[in-house]
Amino acid sequence: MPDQVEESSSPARDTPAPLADLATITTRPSNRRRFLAEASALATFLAGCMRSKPEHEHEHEHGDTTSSAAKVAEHSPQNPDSRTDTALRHAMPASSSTPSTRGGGNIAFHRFDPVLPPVSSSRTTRLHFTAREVPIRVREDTVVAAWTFEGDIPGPIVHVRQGDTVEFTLTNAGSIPHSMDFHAAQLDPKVAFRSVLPGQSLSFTYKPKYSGVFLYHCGTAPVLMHMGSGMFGALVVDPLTPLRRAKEFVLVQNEFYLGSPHEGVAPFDYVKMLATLPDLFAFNGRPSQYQTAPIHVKRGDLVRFYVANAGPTHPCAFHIVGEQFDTVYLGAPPGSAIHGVQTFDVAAGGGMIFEMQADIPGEFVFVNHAFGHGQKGAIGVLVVEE
Ligand SMILES: [Cu+2]
Repeated sequence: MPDQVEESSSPARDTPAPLADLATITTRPSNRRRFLAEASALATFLAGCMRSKPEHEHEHEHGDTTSSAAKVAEHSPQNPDSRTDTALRHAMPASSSTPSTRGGGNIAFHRFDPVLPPVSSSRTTRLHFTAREVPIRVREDTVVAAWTFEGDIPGPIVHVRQGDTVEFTLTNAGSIPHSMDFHAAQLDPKVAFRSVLPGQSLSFTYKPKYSGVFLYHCGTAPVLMHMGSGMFGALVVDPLTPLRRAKEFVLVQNEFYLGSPHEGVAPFDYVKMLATLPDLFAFNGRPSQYQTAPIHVKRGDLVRFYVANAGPTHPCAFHIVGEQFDTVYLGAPPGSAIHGVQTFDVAAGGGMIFEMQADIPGEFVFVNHAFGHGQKGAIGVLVVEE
């Protein structure tokens, strides 16, 4: 059956497109050039908007996101293009503060569990994610106005096999448009990854062609703002012949660009995202959380880290102090393996698999060895118990 897309609100324009047609569209160079040109123009346009407005006007926009979304719906009921629909037709807020992210002073901190969940025995995985704008405590002293999948940064870790069927539905419970872009999928982004208006849903189906660890993220324009505000996660695809048994962990690196807190909640700041000098970094959404509460394995374990980098901008020079990676899979495992590696960069928007044999007991710091970034929170501890 060909991969397909459905939207709950406008069935008339959602005739499923054959996969062959979608592949033709996505690989045509002229389309790619046009997309890049449009994206560049969009970024320039938005940067100009943000910089030309005094701060009090941004404050006004924050409180008006619901009505702005309503205006999008009014002028674009079919919402045809996730990369040009939202931002060009209403003023995008320069911060992530929305009505539902306010008043987060009592939100509790929780450690994000890095353990890879088991793969399902079914060859079909049904995912129904809800896009939510919520306050999240990312450090004891920091609550952020997050845009999320399923209410957390990152979104849920998904684990499937190469060639499985992924049936995905996104429901938007937020106040502005959101969308979903799976790097494990090969689909026409203008169809499958387009924006979903508040209160609406969109479904699509795909089969991951390659094994590996893949990012997923909101692709609504400007993507920088939506990814930078927390809308990302990781999907692990096992090869058909499973890799060796190991203790498996998923680490998703991201950057935090924060504005001044209001009522205890710090919004993500779009102008700071454009300047690309982050306040904080994290593995799995909380700076330094695995220093405070390390990851534990036993001597003799094979340890496998699936490292995905949500950026939105900087790479992750992944390294473990006092250890070496026996194997790094640059692409789809079990191919693309290199051996005896000290450090390897995971690009923003990329994912790689790192393996080490835990044959020495001790406390091993895993870190983004670009130390200005490790120091800001992309750091943790792996404890190898005797
Ligand atoms: Cu979004």
